[in-house]
Amino acid sequence: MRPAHEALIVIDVQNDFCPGGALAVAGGDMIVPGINALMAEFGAVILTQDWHPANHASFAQNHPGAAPFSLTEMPYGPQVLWPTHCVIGSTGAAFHPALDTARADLVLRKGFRPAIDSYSAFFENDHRTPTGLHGYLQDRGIRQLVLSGLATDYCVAYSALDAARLGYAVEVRMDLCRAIDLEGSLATMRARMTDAGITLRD
Ligand code: VGL
Ligand code: ZN
Repeated sequence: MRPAHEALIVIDVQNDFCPGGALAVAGGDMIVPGINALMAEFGAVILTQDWHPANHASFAQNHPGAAPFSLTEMPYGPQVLWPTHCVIGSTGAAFHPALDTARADLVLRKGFRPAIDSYSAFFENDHRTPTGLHGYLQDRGIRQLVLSGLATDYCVAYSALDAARLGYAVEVRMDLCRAIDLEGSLATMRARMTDAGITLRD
């Protein structure tokens, strides 16, 4: 068992990010057994869930003429327009059925505000609006984080970068993550995480 100041954060292991899902990540389902096993080592386990209303601004279908995976400019900065995914209450938004969700202390939903996306588990994409996770972890005395889940180069990486910026010691279990890899995003985010002092465990 690891010390009480360490937590495992499992990012967005949901049907829509697994093969057959609306925004499928190659091999997304393959990480589930390893994550379930890793949960047993931790006294604190947090799951995040991407959770969007149907009119969400990150969906290409809500921007007439825009193609999925194209880039747009939002008031808070550049934003990839995604295929419609993880719609509130849908099967696609549910956790992968094999994920051991019973083990979670907290399920944190993010991306529920129509006008703003939230890749990170800590801040929405304006990098200012908090999700409340930092306060929760501070209240529990947690200072060290291990991250796993989907997708490496979006929600995992942005969560890891925010966590490092907030002063947590961060390790990303790259072997328990899978990437979307859009136009070199995996290499870009690997470099940004390394530069931020995050340990990448392959
Ligand atoms: C994610 C794109 C859009 C993720 C969520 O979980 O990495 N990526 N929404
Ligand atoms: Zn999303």
